Amino acid sequence: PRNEFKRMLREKRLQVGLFVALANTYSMEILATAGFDWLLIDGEHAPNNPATVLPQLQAAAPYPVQLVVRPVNHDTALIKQYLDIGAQTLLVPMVESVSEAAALVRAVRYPPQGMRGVGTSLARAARWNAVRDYAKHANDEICLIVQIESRQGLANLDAILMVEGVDGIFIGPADLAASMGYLGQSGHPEVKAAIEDAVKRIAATGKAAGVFVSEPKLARHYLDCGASFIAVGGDVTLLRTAALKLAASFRDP
Ligand code: 3PY
Repeated sequence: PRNEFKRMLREKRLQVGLFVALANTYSMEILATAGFDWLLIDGEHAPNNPATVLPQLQAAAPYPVQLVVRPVNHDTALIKQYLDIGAQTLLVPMVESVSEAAALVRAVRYPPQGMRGVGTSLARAARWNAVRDYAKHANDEICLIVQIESRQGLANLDAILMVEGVDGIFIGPADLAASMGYLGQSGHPEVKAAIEDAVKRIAATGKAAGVFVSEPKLARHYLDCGASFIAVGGDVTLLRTAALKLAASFRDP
């Protein structure tokens, strides 16, 4: 069971993604065929938990799209549940220190490299084929991305980049802007400069750099700075924008 997303990140092949917050299998299936390389099932800012993430992973499984799960926090027990239902790639929010990053690496790995508990659940039994095969490959195939989205996280970026087992770093502009005193202004020049600097530092170490960026020109800029995976929007905004536009176009034809 190879993790294609991990391989793409390692090879720095551009991965264009979408945040999925609707917590719904029907829209997940529609989005799985929309042409994105990866979809983030958001358990941080959306009404998701292992019981709602599981059917979304199942809904998208037949399609050639990579699924990334974002847990609400760093809880080892919750991370274990997401891995056990078959999540291969986790993007963990608000990582600010080496000790937090190292703890996350341990949480996603079986002993002796980590402390992930061993269960005989779905990930091992079904989607990853043979149980023995899963146990043998899981430590190598699970992909861990940590999210840096605060002043503190940026201050510790170079040290976090040295943590073995972190596959990539994703910058969250909205939280970063808030942390820098610019709530709601992720396009503020100081925030953009901080993101650009972070992306360059990440890329210089050979790790994958990612960022949430919904403007094509700015995305091009971050890619030129060395980013290789981007999230370009979210399902809630897409639906709302299209609905507002459609309704308005018939009110005032
Ligand atoms: C942020 O911008 O803070 C994110 O987490 C990604 O949207």
